[in-house]
Amino acid sequence: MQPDAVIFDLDGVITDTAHLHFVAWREVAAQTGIAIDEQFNQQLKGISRMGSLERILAWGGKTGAFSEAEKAALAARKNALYVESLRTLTPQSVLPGIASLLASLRERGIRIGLASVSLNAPAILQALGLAGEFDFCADAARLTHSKPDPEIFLAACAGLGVAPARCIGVEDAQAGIDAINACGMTAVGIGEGLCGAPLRLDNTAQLTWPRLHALWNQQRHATAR
Ligand code: B16
Ligand code: MG
Repeated sequence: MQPDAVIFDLDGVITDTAHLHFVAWREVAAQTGIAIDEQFNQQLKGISRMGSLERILAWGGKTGAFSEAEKAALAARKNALYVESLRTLTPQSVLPGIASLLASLRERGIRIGLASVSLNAPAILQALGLAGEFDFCADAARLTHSKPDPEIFLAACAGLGVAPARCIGVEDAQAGIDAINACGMTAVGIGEGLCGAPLRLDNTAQLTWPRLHALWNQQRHATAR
């Protein structure tokens, strides 16, 4: 028994762009008189660009201090800095274990999808040399609801032509795990402090096909009982 598809988050699962997001947000936040640190940045994992800006403004006690046009300008400034920093990405930036897992899934005919809320996901996959490895990438620009809403994972399942109940989703953010669970997929969490995933691993080096296969069979067995 095997899943029909595995759907991956990007930042924190395929590559680690969290630090690049942080450096860009730190600069823009500082320009508005708000200081953020790496610990605060944890709260921005898997959160959309405008959602991240709102959290930063709330953290600095500046909710409502900027007009919609000013907020759009701040987000655009952050994105320009972030896109510039993406030049540092190479195929060596793919997290450990991911390339061999993608090859194992491909060998077994398991479909591979992407569910990232980043509008920069296509450029990132290109820089990592992985653009051809995904059967379907959900388009973040078409989203009306960000994670933890299941919309992006449902869009990925629809694009792959698979039923959510026949898929595994891999995420490093709590909002992402909640989104996976909300659409009836089987969740795998990467990193500390995540709840609600039947399998949680410390890092992607542990994310192997034998582990996913064992999880799948264990879940089917549990539902059959
Ligand atoms: P962008 P994921 C998310 O990627 C990041 O975790 C989050 O920090 C970022 O704000 C969001 O993408 C939007 O990114 O500004 O490039 O559109 O984890 O969903 O792959
Ligand atoms: Mg992520």
